[in-house]
Amino acid sequence: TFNGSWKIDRSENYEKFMEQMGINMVKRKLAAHDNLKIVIEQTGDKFHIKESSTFRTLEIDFTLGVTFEYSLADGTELSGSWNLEGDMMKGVFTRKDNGKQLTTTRVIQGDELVQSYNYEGVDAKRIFKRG
Ligand code: MYR
Repeated sequence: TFNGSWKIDRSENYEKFMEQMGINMVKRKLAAHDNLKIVIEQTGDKFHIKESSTFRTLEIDFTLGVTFEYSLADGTELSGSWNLEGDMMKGVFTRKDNGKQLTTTRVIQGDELVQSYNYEGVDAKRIFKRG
């Protein structure tokens, strides 16, 4: 289960990923230490997410397979949906500004939540621990 409170522990290749996303250096430096925390509450196919970081606090509701809108901390708008494939959450989102796709997955590995990202050929991971 993804339910619970997750705090960022470490990231892999996130800097390169953000660069590919077109995020400038100053914002990348800040984002590298964003203290991201997500609280996930899943009820059936509905999710309620509380996201907090040094940038902002927001709450998101979505249903598996149903398209919703999500804005990144820098204002970039995405539209897409999450699906569950076995034990893995798979998200496919499209940037509204350029139509390009961002894909992401969430999986529990041991006592960690691993979120992977792909954008235009660049992969990154952010790894969370309960807390
Ligand atoms: C959620 O489930 O937490 C809300 C929806 C997330 C949508 C997609 C997440 C992509 C985040 C990419 C971050 C990249 C920053 C450059």
